[in-house]
Amino acid sequence: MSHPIYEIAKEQFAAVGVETEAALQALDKIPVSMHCWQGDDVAGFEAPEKAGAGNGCVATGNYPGKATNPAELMADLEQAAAHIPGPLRLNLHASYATDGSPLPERDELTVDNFRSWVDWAKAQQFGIDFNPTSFSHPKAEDGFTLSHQDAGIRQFWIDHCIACRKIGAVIGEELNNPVVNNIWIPDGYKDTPADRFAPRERLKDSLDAIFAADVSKKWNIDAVESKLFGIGVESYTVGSSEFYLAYAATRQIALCLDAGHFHPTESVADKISAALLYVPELLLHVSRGVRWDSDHVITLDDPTTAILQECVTSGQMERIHVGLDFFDASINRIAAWVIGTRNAKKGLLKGLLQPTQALREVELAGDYTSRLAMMEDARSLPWGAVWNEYCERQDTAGDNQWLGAVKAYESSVLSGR
Ligand code: RNT
Ligand code: ZN
Repeated sequence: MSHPIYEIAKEQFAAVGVETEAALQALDKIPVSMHCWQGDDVAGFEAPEKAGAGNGCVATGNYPGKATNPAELMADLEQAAAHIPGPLRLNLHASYATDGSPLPERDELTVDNFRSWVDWAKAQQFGIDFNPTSFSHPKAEDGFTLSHQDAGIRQFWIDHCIACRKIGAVIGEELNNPVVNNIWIPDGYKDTPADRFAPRERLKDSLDAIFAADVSKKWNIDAVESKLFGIGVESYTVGSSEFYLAYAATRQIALCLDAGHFHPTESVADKISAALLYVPELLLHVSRGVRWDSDHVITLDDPTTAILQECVTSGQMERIHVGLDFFDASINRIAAWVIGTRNAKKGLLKGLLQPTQALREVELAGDYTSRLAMMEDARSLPWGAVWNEYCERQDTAGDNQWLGAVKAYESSVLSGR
């Protein structure tokens, strides 16, 4: 039996031509890829001298209770997932290799080093996504990896990326669920470079060498992620937006749009339709920059909601992979996952509940008055009732119902770490 509040909401949406049941069915088919790195401030499980922030990934805060080993991270992910309705994927970084002692160097990693994660994902019925880790490593210390002037260092990172693509293909086939494999590198200069061309040329050649390796396109979907700037890399980022848009388009691989990697006045939502005319697929790193690429937990603010809405209203959802990329070490990390991932799903639901058809009709008729009026009135339609109904049907806590359990886990488990 549906909740009476939902039944009223359903009628209100029907009055503007939106079927809430269809929206809920569609939402249930869109997985959100939850990033493992929110659970331990991007530390990973390698030797301590490599662990921790570095080269552009900076988690700030020292809230107690972070995961320090695979068992803790898996348990924490399970806690978070219990409060998130609908399908999830696990987004793994290569630095979270679990199996093998000692672990091989990054250029020699194989799927055997991720066996525990694969088994865990199977048990959770999660797909897996993957990322080479080209930072927090002695060979990335001077801030350059795939575009390094030293051919030996470039080769190390090329080999690491190839190893990761092979791991992705094996995992994808094993789970019968393709892995999105995303390359992001920190390369760039703090101050004005004397040569902007050569590092980009080297990056292009390195990427070509990585993608020349024969890896199943069916089970491993390659993506590349651009960036505007990072702390310590303020003046020049080798893998800029133009660089990767052109690269992904000419190589027909997926482009990753991280919401924090553009100037704050740019609309990332607006880039989706433009890019999808030229690249086969998109990966989103849904994040929230506060003044800069700060990786705050995503809220349902206007820019974030617009990205998620555009995924579905564009009609291109099948070519878009929704991944999350935030890391806040100043609040309970499980709550951070729950808040951010629920918000990603809420944003998608809000898109599915837009009266898109009716809006397009008035737009084509040139009736922009109606378009604005209908869009604004749609904001106050009772989408929250539809969301809570979804949670209930998924046997997941509705809004204002889940925090107690997260706090209890904090007292019973996290505070003992
Ligand atoms: C860094 C990129 C990258 C990382 C993760 C950990 O600016 O956004 O995606 O955040 O790979
Ligand atoms: Zn990112």
